[in-house]
Amino acid sequence: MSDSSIAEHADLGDFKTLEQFILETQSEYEHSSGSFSRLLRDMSVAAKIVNRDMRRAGLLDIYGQTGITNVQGEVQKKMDALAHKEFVLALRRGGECCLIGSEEHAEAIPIDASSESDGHYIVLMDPLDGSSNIDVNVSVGTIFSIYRIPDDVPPEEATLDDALQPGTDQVAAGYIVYGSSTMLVYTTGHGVNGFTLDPSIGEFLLSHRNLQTPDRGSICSINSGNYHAFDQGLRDYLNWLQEYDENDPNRPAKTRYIGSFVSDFHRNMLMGGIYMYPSTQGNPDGKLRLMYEANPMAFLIEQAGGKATNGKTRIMELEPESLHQRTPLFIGSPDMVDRAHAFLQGNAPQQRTS
Ligand code: FBP
Repeated sequence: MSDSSIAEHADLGDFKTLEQFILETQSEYEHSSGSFSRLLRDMSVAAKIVNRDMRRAGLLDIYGQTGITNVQGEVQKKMDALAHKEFVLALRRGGECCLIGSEEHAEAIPIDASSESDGHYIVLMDPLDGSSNIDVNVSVGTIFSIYRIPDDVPPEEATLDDALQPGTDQVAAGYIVYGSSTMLVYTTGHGVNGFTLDPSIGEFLLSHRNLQTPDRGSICSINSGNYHAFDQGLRDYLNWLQEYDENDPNRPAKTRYIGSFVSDFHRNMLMGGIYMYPSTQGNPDGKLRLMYEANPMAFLIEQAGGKATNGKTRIMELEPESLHQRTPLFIGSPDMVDRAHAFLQGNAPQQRTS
């Protein structure tokens, strides 16, 4: 983040709330009827509730597991269930959403007629990303992707097929990171902006305007514990990243892997870096879910000048087949994703520093 934008907002009074910012930028948005700003307001309300409980998790009975195995085959954490419930409740209450897809629910969740929803938005979400870190007080997040059903489709007739559209059809995407501070970062296709929650006034305030990721960085985020299950091309790329080169200030790269995609992505977007969850022999499709992890982050990183692929194809152009399908993911600074690609295709200029 440039010093000028920090200095620009030194005077607290100058901080815009999320709602003020949305209303100001609403004209940029095709369907600017206020319904999108209300939808994002609903998401931010749920985020504040989850944040409140997250900050006191050790004092509440929300650590541990629910004992339920979710559609991913993972034993659901209590915080996964809590976050899922809060976002579904807020979206139902708000009435701007007609269908929800969640990592914690096998089928798409229709907004029942009783909620008088005339909303035309579909929200796909990972209510709590980084589940393995919840009970150990390491930062986690929420990821969301927003689609819009055609105006001539009555909300009550919205189906999952209306959501199974390529990432390029997203109208908005974002995440909330519950870290040293809580931030909401989103895009509607007009740049990426970040808002920090000021708990003293309970408002998300604009703190990171028009985020851009550096073309290159020195951070590599990957679970190197799977190194022996990686393709040779990827191993070559990781070895190349670890080589010392006096002409290349970004090598050897630093390995930073929190195990929460949101947190690794956020850091890398700000500082420059690449996050990779590749296919492995055991997981030919990788681990991350296309519709509510890869697609929304791909939309964000592209808006911030970065790139996201599955190792072959741009993530945003993948034709989805199911709500919970997985995809290999290479995402981050453009030059680093291009270089990873070249190694994966076996035609990398190993010797030339980029
Ligand atoms: P969920 O926690 O939502 O299931 O997300 C997947 C995830 O936890 C990512 O946040 C993280 O980057 C990755 O899986 C960690 O996986 P692994 O432990 O296999 O490296």
